[in-house]
Amino acid sequence: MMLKKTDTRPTVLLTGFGPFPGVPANASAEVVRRVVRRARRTFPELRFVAAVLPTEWRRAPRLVAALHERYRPVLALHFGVASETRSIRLETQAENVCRASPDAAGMLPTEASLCPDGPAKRHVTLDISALAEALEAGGWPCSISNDAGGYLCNAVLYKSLASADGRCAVGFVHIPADLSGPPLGREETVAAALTIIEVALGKADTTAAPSA
Ligand code: PCA
Repeated sequence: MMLKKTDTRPTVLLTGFGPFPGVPANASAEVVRRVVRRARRTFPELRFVAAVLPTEWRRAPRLVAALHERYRPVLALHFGVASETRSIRLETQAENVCRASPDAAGMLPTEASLCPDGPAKRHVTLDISALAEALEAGGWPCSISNDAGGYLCNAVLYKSLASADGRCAVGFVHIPADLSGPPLGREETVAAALTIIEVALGKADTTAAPSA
């Protein structure tokens, strides 16, 4: 029997979302698939795991917790669309609330909060200013938001931060629902996402350093 070699590289978890009411094709799923392909070539020293989360109250937070449990990533970066944004929107926090909006399965959240005993807010552990600076330097429109929206993106960020419990860097990026551009087409969004990964991992400094 062939023994499977264990992959000991640090893991980066990337997620997008599937469709939900009003968004029959979710651009974040395709962006994440493309980002993962590019990231595997750009950072061969890291293992990239990608998942497209169902936009469902019952399933998405549970799946995120399971992904943390299984892969113990060093970085978890989540992507979702926001129809009202025209920029790369970096979220700074998640709130312990559920907006009463139906999900992709037609279900409403069963509670008003995500976790009855949890803190009111959980804060993103990435250096948001550094990310915004890098995006601006790359010429990509970017914004910083302290309101992840109360729907599934907020829920996934909250759950991811809870699951990481400070052991792993966690971030959430909202992208425009329509990536037919300008200002942001799909390619620009993929390139911006790779920059976010690079900065989040502290790779910007590493690659800029002269090789020994
Ligand atoms: N956007 C939604 C959920 C899935 C997605 O892509 C949100 O902003 O909550």
